[in-house]
Amino acid sequence: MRPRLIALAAGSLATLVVAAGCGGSESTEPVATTEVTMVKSYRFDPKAVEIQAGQSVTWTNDDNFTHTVKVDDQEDHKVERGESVSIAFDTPGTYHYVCTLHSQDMSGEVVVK
Ligand SMILES: [Cu+2]
Repeated sequence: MRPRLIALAAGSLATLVVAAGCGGSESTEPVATTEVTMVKSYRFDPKAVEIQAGQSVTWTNDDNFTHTVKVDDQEDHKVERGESVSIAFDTPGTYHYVCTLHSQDMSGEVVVK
């Protein structure tokens, strides 16, 4: 098992990402949680989450396949079966994330208050 990957978004980078914007029209209301699970069959659950600035979101892979988490223009994080990745969000805004391996099916939003 590889060690868990912890990515801390630098303040300046997060600001840049917010400036880039994201005009997605998600129909799902964000859920107030810091935990997202990659459940079976290529899905993020919940897709959209809402957190407070300074908190981290942890994505855990409970699916039978490798997935990734890539937030906007930040680096891609590979998440093997049973592993997880935590990413800190220091700047308020709406961030879009995808699994770059299955971007058609797997995407979501992190709303930072
Ligand atoms: Cu995936």
